[in-house]
Amino acid sequence: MIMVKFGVEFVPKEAYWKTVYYAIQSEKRGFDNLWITDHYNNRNVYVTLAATAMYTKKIVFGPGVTNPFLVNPIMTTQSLATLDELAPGRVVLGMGAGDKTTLASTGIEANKQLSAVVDAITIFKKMLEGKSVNYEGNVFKVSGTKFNFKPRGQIPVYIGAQGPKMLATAGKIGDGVLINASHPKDVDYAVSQIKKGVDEAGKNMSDVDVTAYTSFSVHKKLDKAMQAASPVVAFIVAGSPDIILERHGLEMEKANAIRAGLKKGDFGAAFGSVTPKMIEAFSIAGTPDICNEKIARLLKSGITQFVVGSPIGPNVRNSIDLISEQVIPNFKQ
Ligand code: F42
Repeated sequence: MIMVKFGVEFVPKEAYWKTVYYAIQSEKRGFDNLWITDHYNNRNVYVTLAATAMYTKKIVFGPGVTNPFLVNPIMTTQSLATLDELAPGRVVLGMGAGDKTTLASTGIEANKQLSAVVDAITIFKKMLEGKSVNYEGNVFKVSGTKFNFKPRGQIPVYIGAQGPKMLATAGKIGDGVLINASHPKDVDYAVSQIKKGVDEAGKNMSDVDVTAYTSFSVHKKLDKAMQAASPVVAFIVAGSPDIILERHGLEMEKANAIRAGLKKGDFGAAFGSVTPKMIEAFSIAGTPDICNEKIARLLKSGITQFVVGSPIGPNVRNSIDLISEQVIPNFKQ
């Protein structure tokens, strides 16, 4: 029997207690990992995670993902070290380059993203050793930086990565990689890049928790699952470079209609232009049987954690129950 960890991603866009409620339910229903996204325009990720820590017992959790531009790496390290006191051994860091669109509206300049991610992770690991840190990276420099408390120890680092260099870097320095993709073509490509970094570092693929961070939608009725996936897929299509759309043979005319619709705020036109082929490329959507088949295919790509991400389904609560009853048992002993 193949074993894979199941993770769930929540976007903290609603009042904190709702996300915490979903987190409690996810833990009860057999999920291993919980990821909370980090964007300035949603609820704060660390307040949400702190509340989650207090109400859960075993689920492993962390920001999925934060970035070194919105939050200084020292603050990230401080937040994670403190969370690790609240929930010893249950905390992981998810770090990435940061979402370009939301960062652009903060006025923060996000240059040299690859270097910034490497610097942030280096500072993170060094500060968790509890010693005084001197480090001169391409983007971040720290000198004589030390906590007045002793962190519990190292915390696993996952890197959210899409580009070839970030994927290879994630393989090289990460304990895990969060691949933002749902289709085997994209996941296979990502795994091949991760392997380059793993080889370069002299590690084994089994040293890295290769995670498919998917857009997921499950419902007993196929059309309901597809309908719930459409808005999320519209945003993915709009934000994807043409080269990715071409990789999946998607209709550029429809993709441009989605982009124009979203730009104008005409969501009806945008979501209405999403085609079944786009849903196929950018999400795992369908009945539990269909989802099971697609997860099984991603396992063949070499993933070791499967994350159900936004929208999860037409009704989050019901979909978590459905996943717990009709999906997870197929992949666990
Ligand atoms: N972003 C968020 O802001 N919040 C989230 O909650 C979030 C979750 C998330 C989960 C999984 C995941 O995979 C990604 C997630 N993201 C989230 C998005 C993430 O933050 C990134 O935006 C996304 O992964 C895209 O970044 P990327 O990994 O493709 O890296 C970009 C920067 C890129 O262009 N990479 C290139 C590559 O080949 O990988 C390398 C670019 C490069 O080499 N840059 C040089 C350098 O030194 O950095 C020079 C650049 C210069 O400016 O000079």
